[in-house]
Amino acid sequence: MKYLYRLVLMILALMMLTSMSVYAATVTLGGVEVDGNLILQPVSGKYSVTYNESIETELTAGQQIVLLVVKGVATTPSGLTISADTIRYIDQAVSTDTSIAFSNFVPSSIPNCTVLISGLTGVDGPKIVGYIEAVPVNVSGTVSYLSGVINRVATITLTEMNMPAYTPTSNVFTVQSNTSGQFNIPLVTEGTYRLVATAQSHAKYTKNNISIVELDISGITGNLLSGDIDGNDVIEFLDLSAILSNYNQVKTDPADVDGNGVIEFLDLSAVLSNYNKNAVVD
Ligand SMILES: [Ca+2]
Ligand SMILES: [Ca+2]
Repeated sequence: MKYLYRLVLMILALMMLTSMSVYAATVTLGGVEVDGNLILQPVSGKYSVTYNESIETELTAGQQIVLLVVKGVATTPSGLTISADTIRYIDQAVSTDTSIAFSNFVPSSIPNCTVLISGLTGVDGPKIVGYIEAVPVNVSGTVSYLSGVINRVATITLTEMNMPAYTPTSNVFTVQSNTSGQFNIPLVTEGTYRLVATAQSHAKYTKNNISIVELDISGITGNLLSGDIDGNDVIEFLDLSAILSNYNQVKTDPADVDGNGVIEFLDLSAVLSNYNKNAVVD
């Protein structure tokens, strides 16, 4: 019974520690919370880090220390995969009696990274000394809608998916395409995203799980099905009915699928060609 009591106390203490780490002063890096740790700020695209020993025996003058910049974010080195695929920078330098400095280094590419040093006396393995935030990237592509449609643009929304529960908000980016459906979204931060494209008289297009890590993404394509006049993302009787009830009329209306100002055969054809189809999700 006494043992059980101790166990419960230990679990409670652990839970308190866990919740404290959530509410302590923190920084957020690409959706990952890193308690009290340093994010290196670049100067003209170059990074520097100085580590001052935390105990007197970690460094002696002339000690060889290795710097590693590794893709990924973790609060302990064991949370990282350190391999040829993940290392973005590696260097070696000689310490003073109390500190080691690495100046003006540029990783080969810049996703969210963890910065570590290795070679401290009495420290088993590398030690985390900071983090580098991913450089935002460009996301671009082209969505297609009804061929020959006049002056139609799409609204493209990129929303971050699968955010950790403690993260208050997802990143959301919204742009308009040009009339050819081409779009470009600048300054997108690292994460996994859902893209949704909408346009008048068309069923929306959705693409899930777009992983944005460290490089620009181009060439995204998607098809918005024509003929969804009521905007419920399925082309069916209500859409057909909207065409027929406005047939041969000159008016500005979503029933004018191709945007030529008249509701006529081309609009009817746009509905019939996708009849009973649902909005595309990739
Ligand atoms: Ca519809
Ligand atoms: Ca028309």
